[in-house]
Amino acid sequence: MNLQFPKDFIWGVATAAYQIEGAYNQDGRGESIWDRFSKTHGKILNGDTGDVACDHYNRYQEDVAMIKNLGVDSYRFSIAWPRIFPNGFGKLNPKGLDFYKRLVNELLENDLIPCATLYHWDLPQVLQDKGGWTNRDTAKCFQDYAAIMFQEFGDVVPYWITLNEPWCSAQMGYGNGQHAPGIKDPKQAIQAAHYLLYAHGLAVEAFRSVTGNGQIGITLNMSPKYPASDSPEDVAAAQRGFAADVGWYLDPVLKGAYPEEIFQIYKKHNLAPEMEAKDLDVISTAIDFLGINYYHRRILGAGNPDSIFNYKSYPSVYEKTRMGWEIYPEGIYDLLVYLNKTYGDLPLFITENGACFDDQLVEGEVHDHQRTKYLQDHFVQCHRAIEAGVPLKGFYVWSLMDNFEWAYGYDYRFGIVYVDYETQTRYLKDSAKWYREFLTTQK
Ligand code: IFM
Repeated sequence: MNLQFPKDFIWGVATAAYQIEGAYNQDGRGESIWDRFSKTHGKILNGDTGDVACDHYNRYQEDVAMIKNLGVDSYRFSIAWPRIFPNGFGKLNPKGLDFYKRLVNELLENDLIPCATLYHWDLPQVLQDKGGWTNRDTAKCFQDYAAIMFQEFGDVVPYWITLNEPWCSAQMGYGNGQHAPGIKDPKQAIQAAHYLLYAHGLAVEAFRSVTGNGQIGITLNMSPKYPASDSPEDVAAAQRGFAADVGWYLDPVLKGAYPEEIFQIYKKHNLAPEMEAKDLDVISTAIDFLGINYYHRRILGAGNPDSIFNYKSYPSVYEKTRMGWEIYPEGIYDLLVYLNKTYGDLPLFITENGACFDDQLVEGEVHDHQRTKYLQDHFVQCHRAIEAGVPLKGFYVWSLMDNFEWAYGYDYRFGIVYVDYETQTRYLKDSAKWYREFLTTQK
């Protein structure tokens, strides 16, 4: 592939704490909502849990060497809040903090840029027992935890992400119950979304009060919505769909207001979140970049009496990944251009993009040509967006290695590195070898 990205473009790989660390009860780590949820019968495919995962907690040096060997610039990881504050707040666990110190040192010694996510879904269970993200106090606890992280790592970690995909935390955690804490209540989901956003804003405020040259942003999952036809009804349905699950997060952060149409629909159904006068000011505290997790698009059309938004989903047109997600690389281009036009010249990062396929390990090799092609096609579209003037600054492949894919357990593999969970041996898939080769052409 003959593409030249800007020389300062940041290439990376990404993971999240609960998905890879394991060591669930080591060194004083507290219980998280995912420990509790994954051990609840019937919640996770095959009854898998994150107890051991990739055992990264004990193998981080080997894993950092592997990241270095890929030739990337940066590693995006998340910090497990219950390792730092086993009770969510109060007494800090020095051994938990020490793990991230060792990890960050290892990255820096290998000239890898750390990019730390503060919350990738593993809320301390103690806070869930008090209502979790439906309790305003959780946002304050998050701010305190974030402030400590900025004090400890502010001078060595240049990129910070407050929350990963708050839509998933709120809608899958409290709305449809597919994720921890497994609640099915639309009202709680919308309230949780508000306090997640409020927590984000409080953390950005804390960041601004700590000295350092770092940058901070938020990562949102975004699937662009395409109308099923050119009819004004279908076009409006697609716009409504985007506003409901992407605009609901983007607009408060970047414009200081919820999308009016969606807010009115929630109000009509008695679902609008409770909030205080200054909340939206806090939520819209200026960020330095926006993180985008892009995997697929959705096609929507008008009319569905079962949806308060009155839209329905149409089947995808193109091939799908094992997740059932349509492969649509042009969607990442359309999304990037749309974001740039709508929200201005805020630097953008693809903080996740990748694909799940049914990988087979044969004699130490995984010929995952579909994943390689998926990545290549998305790189092409990102390059197109940069040429069109979009300030895209980096791209993190999801994921460095196979890991605990939430409700789908270990059977669903997203890694460019294959993990044999029996032996914890890592094998570079063909996609990883291709990525490494590609990166040599970018420097
Ligand atoms: O594995 C997840 C990740 O934790 C969040 N974004 C989507 C990925 C694939 O489902």
